[in-house]
Amino acid sequence: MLTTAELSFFARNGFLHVKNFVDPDTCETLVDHTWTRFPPEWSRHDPATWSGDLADSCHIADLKARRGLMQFQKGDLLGHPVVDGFFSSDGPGGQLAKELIGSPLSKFHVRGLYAIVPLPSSITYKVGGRPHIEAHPAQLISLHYLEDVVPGGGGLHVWPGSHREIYPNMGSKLEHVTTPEYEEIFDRWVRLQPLELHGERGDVVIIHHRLLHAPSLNRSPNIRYGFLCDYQRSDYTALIAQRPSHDVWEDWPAIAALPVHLRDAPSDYTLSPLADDQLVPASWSAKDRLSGASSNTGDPSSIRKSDASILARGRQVGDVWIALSDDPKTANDIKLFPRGSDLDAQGVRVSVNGERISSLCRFDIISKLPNEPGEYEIEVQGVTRETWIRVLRIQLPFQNTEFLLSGTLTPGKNSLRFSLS
Ligand SMILES: O=C(O)CCC(=O)C(=O)O
Repeated sequence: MLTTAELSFFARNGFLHVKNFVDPDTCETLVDHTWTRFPPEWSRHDPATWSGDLADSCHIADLKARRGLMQFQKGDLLGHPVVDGFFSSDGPGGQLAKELIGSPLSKFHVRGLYAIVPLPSSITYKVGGRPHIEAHPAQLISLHYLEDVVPGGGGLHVWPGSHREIYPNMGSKLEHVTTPEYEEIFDRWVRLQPLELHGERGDVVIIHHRLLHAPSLNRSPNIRYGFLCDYQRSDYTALIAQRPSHDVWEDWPAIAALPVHLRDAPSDYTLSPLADDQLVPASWSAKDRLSGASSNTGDPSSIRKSDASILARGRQVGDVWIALSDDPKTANDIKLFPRGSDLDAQGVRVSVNGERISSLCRFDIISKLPNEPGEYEIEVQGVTRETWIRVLRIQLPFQNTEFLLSGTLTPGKNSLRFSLS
């Protein structure tokens, strides 16, 4: 399906816009499906109803706070015949991904129905959107437009060429492991004006996993309907544990096979600097994220989501983290996702070897410990209800993260020990 020119465009720019890829019936089915997830009081033909405090799969927030973006994940999308038929690794979506990567694929990963609801121009923001690369492993991210996306109508923002600088400077080929070099690269790219990829119903925008990208605001009269899924090689779990080399295409045989002058030519785009009022907030810049983690506001679910995203991107191999929560779901969780309540406000105090630790997030108590061999004594005071404690040492893949300690705390004072070798 793909020509040498298209493969070469992807190599240079980190994305490919394939027009008219998804058939109209599939698009229509998924737009209808999106409407099963919107609030029942919303009417498809009455934009005046598109407002309120809204729950998606991630959090509860009003449209302004979520910049119009609603992410409806999993649920009845998993095993949905239209989703599996078209987008699975064996379907046309997977065929396209396979042509770009050049290897057999593992099972595709359904991200979900991503809608961007229009916001009136009276709603403005002091800062730009949130440029990022994913916190989870993937090689290709495919965003399918299910209706036309006019300019200014919520098309994906991309920073063409950023993939070639970011990929070699991450601490893992696929997991989100930052390095000082990555932080410097991130801070530099987010100061540039991104390219907005508008398009038509059935188009797919496929991006390299290390291409900096962001959702954009929708100022059109129409909802931006999208379906998002990820693809990766069948052996991607082995790649996770490896560090990238300087060769961006080391695991992409189809791109690696291109003539060097086609593969390594510079990006087609020159991005201009962003105006100061469009810059992302300093607290979102890579190195400051962890220290800014607990400063978020909004519904508790929004604060949890935002803090979780920062913590997920703050993990380093070998780091030791302590996490306390009153949500039992955390007991065996290798993620640093704050699911419980504001333990600090409830008077829970944690000290490690006599030193009080403070939480990096609002809910639960989650903090990084010094990574030095020795004996550690943890003292927890002020527990008023059943609370779960974990001490984790981050490993690659992240799902192999090691539990150095786990247990249940009881009301009152608790003392625990663990040793680090
Ligand atoms: O829906 C969009 O336009 C962007 C989604 C995105 O950036 C993401 O989830 O990684």
